[in-house]
Amino acid sequence: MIKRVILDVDTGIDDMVATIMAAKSESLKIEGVIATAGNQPLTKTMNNTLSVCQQLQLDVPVFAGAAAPLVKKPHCAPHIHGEDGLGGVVFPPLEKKGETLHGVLFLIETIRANPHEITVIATGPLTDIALAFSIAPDIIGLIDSLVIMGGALKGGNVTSHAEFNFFYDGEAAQIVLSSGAPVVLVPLDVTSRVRISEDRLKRYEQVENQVIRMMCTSLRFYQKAYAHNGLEDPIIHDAVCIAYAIDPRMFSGNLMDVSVTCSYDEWYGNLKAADSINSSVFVTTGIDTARFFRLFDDLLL
Ligand SMILES: [Ca+2]
Repeated sequence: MIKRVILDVDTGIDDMVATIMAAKSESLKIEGVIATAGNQPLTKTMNNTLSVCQQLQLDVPVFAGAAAPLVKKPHCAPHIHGEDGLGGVVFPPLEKKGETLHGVLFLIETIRANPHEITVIATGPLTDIALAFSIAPDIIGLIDSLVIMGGALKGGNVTSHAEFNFFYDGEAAQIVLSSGAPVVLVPLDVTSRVRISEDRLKRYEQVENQVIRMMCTSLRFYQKAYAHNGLEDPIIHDAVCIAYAIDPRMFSGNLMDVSVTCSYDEWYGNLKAADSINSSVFVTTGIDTARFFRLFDDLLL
């Protein structure tokens, strides 16, 4: 069965990899893409999203979402994704145009018009989803599922207690996770198991394909940025959510009661989680990495 999806992204190198995967999958039909502020300010994430879709010849509408977190000041990540957010890839002139409708309204309208049909895959901060749930709480019961990259059961990648997306907008994350919506959470602990090794990157660099070449240019930058920051092989966090939407059987996990700390101290953006069979939030805790890369290679090579 083909799954109808809306992507909410802050493109971002790993968002780009996720979008490529989603576009190449015959199991997913992308209804639209919303760009939100996160890795970079909205103007850049919007341009990056449009450029990636244009490069993929992906004929889907692209919408601008939220320009800033609900409460906090924005906090971008140029040290990991580059000043342009995509590690310096040079795109052809941008011809694809964004829609005039706001991304949050697109989300609400599409879910209302297609009850229990739409899976939302959110790989940036959750500001748009929180706004949509606040404006139109009826869609919480109409969404088929909401797959989120965010949070960390242990540690973090922005502070020692918080993952980037939840740190960027902790209030939005808390609103979404406590909404009762059917959420699948893919935290840092799971995405961190999906890394692009040097051997693998070299192999992808041999592929004669414009889109794959664009991906490799970004991943090379990403690899250097990781090394520069003293980190191991780069992680394609957001692509892991696409894999969940395509083949959830490669994951393990549990229903958990979850909350996100929103106090303005060193714990801001921290994910707290405890097993609970009554929760609407399924937290993935494991992934069959070999199976992930079989899917990845099948789609891309
Ligand atoms: Ca992202």
